[in-house]
Amino acid sequence: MNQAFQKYLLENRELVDIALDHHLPSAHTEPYVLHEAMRYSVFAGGKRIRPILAIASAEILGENKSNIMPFAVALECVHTYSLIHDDLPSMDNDDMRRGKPTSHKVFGESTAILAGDALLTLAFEILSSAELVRIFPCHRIIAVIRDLGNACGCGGLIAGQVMDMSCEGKMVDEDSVRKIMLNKTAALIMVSLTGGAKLAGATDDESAIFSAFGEKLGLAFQIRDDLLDLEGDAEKLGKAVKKDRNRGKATYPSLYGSELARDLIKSLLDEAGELIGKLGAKALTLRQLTEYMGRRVS
Ligand code: GRG
Repeated sequence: MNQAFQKYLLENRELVDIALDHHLPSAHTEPYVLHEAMRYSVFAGGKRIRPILAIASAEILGENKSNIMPFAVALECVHTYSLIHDDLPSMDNDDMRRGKPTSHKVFGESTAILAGDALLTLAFEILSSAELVRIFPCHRIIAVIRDLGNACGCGGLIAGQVMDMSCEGKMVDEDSVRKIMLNKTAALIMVSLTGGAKLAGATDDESAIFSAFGEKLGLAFQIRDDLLDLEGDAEKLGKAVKKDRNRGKATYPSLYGSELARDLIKSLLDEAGELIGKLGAKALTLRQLTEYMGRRVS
């Protein structure tokens, strides 16, 4: 990976972590166990991809990084909530996440559910806070809150999760697998990009480019995740591998095999690169992120 880009990722991860620490309730305030559980999962690691996508799209449109941090934090809260709930015994029943025991293993199932609920709710509290209203016009904030609500509800994550579970162990076609990936994964990646852009005052044409780019990137990201589950290293990934095959999950590699899955990642990322190329040289960080996401090993 290019050194300047590596530095960009590291610096932004650090800034996102500082902002998360600022926005999350202290573990020293009551109810202690809830706040401890929220912090445990958020600070268990994580690449902070979605916050970085939001920062990059906003910066491309000339926005100041610090202004976009509350939105970046909200995205990581939503993402972490989805991981906590996805790992629950009633869902994927996973023991390890981000290299650590899952929330329900440490805090018990009811606290894990509530920590996830609290993170989801906190995201919307942050987005509607006076801090953001002082920075951006209200109509932009409302548009982003609406898009995020849609992406994490029945127009995105939750729809994807329901489809994913109902397809387990069944023969599924390519269209169903694509719908699962679009909802479960691409929706949050798309809103990370369009949300950063819309807060920064994107035109409709610019938002459409970020959205189309996010769709390709999100699909490639999920197929890479499925390949890593099949062929990756549990230690690097910080979670168990080969779970999808054991559970009969509907994934692109399970339908067509690893080689075709790799070909599809490449063509999706090529298409993503072409789309973001329309924004010119200023979109360099997103072109580099595209390459990084195609090759990631964790
Ligand atoms: C709302 C219960 C519920 C679930 C929604 C998002 C989701 C569906 C489930 C989470 C598990 C999963 C396989 C999601 C797909 C997206 C994905 C590849 C998540 C992992 O994201 P990374 O690699 O994780 O960015 P880190 O730990 O780096 O943040």
